[in-house]
Order: sequence, then C-alpha cells, then structure tokens
Amino acid sequence: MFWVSRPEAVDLATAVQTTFQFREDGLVKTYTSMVRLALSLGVCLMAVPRVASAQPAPPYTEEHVIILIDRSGSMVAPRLNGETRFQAALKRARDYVETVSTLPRHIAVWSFEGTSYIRHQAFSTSATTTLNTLNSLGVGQGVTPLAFSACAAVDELKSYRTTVLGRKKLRLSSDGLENSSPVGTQCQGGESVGGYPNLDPGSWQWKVLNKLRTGDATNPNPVPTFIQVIADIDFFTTYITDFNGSHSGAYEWSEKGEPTWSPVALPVEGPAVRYLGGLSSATGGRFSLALDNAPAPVFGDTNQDGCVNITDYDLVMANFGLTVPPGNRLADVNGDGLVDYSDYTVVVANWGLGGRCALPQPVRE
Ligand SMILES: [Ca+2]
Ligand SMILES: [Ca+2]
Repeated sequence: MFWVSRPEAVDLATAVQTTFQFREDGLVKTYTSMVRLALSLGVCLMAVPRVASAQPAPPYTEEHVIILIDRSGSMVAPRLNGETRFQAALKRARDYVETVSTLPRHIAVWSFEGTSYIRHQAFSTSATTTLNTLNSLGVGQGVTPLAFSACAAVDELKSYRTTVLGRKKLRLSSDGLENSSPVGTQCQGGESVGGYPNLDPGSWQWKVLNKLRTGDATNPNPVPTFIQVIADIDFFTTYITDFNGSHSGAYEWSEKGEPTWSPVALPVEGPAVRYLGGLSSATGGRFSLALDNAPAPVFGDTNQDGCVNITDYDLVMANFGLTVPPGNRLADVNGDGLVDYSDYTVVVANWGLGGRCALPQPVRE
C-alpha cells in the first residue's frame, strides 16, 4: 500500500478541469480523449510507489466482501432499457468488482431464492474469478429469504481471516423484502409495524440490523469486539406501467407452487425503502435506488443525480486523503473507507455516464 501527496492530486485536478472546459465547448470527442489521458496519468502515478505523506494509517489492511444477489422471481421484471432487474444487479456487481480499491479485496459471491441461500464462490482475491462467477448466475422464480441469507453472510464475514483487521461488507442487491426465511432460523421474524428506526423487537428488520451491528440478531447494544458489517444495498423497484395501465411485475412462486408475492411495486417513499436505506446508513454503507423507469446507478455518481460530473469530482477532491469518517462517505466512491486515487480514478473513468448528463448540469463559476 502507498500514499501520494496532495499536490499531485491538485495537478491531476487541473487536468480534469481542463477536460471539463472541453466538454462545455461541446467537443465531446476531444473531451473523452482528454479524460482518458487524465485517467492514464492517474494510473501511471498510482503505479509508482511514493513516499508516505502525513496521512494517518488506515485502520484496516483488507476488505472482506460478500456479494449477495437476490435471484427471486420478481427480479425478472424488466427495466426501461429492456434488461431485467437481475441483469442490472449483475452489472452493478461487476462494476463494483471492477472498481479499483486501495484495500486488497477478498470477495465471495452468494445468492438467495426460495428458502435459502447458495454459496456460489468462496472468498477470492481474483477479480476475474469473481466476474466469471457473476456471469454464471441465472435468475430463479422463487420467493425471498432475505433475512436468513443476510445473517448467514454476516456469520461468514465474521469468521473469515480473523487474524487480520478486515473491513467487513455485505453487498446486497434485491428488489423485495423478507418473505420466506424458514421459521426458527436466525433473523426470521414477523414484519415490524414500526418503521425505521422504530423497529419492533423480534421483527426480522430488527434482527437483521442487530446482526450487522453486533453479530447477534437479538442484541441491539454495541459490542466493542465486533467489527460491524457494512451494508451496501442496491434496491430495485417501481414497476414500469404500460399505456393500458398494466405493469411489469412478476410473481414469485413458493415451494408449494403457489404465487406468494403480488406484483406490487414497493414505493420509494414507503417503509421498505426507508428501512433498507436506514440499514445502510446505520452501518456506514450506502444505499442506491435503481428505479425500473430510470437509468441504473453508476459508480462515481456521488449525489445520485444521474450524471458523473464536476459535482462528484469536487466532492472527491474536497475529501481527498481522508478516511471515512471523518471524510464524506459519499466521496468514497468505491466504498473502501478511504477517499483517495482509487475514487478519483472511478470518477474520471465514468465521467459523463449515468444516463442523465444531457439534462442541464452545474457549471463551475
Ligand atoms: Ca452526480
Ligand atoms: Ca475509496
């Protein structure tokens, strides 16, 4: 691991600001090549070890991640661009794997559907291995044992490489909420009547939150020896409505062959989204909303306005060199707990992406 000093960051900042001016002039092709130039410049600098600056040493030496993907029936629902939610979830997962990270990553791949989860891949440091695993996954038609699966993943994270200080992360992609964890399994429970953060003790929502924060589904109190598991969540919702009023929802089928999940979209302002957003926030993670009728989120779009641009760049630069916290969590584009060249590189590489850059964008004074 190495660190680079802030002045170099400012040099690169100038390079990207220049490219931004090109964009304002409408010279998109030139702009794109300039961005690529800036990116390769950044990559070159990253490849050269530098003398450590006054940065505090990061607390973690590795990052341990379980990618947990919902394979339940409703994930076949189509999105605006014709892909399914499941395809979009896989793409997001692949994009995540391909983001550079300063902390070495060990990634496992799991999915859930029906009444349980599947371990598709044990922890691996090979991005190629993980990408191949993701590419091999197919969607199912069953229900959603989210609570049971998420809590089993926490146990796996907890027991992995206990001799190193690993940052622990559950990277969940889902479009629904718990509806099929077997009775008696950890984190199974009734629906909370109270909305987040006023969750009913004993509800599955309360148990999953406890499990992430304390390692124990029934203990809401902080445990000093437990490394909290961060929940990064991509949530897919809002079925597309056709002209005739019908929508694109998909049923999920129970083990008994009965449809158990009506094709009703979970509203953005509803308790499901509020809970999952709260789960991410409470654990220091991030929540990304992927609406069926909107472009999918992209890494580097820190404010989720549908465009990676100067606003995102400025946020990364303003927090450059900081650990998170105290750095702004949104500036930590790759979610590894540091705001550094890895994040800068993702912003530059994804510059202009997000599907909404054609809308009026901020102009720096
Ligand atoms: Ca943005
Ligand atoms: Ca980062």
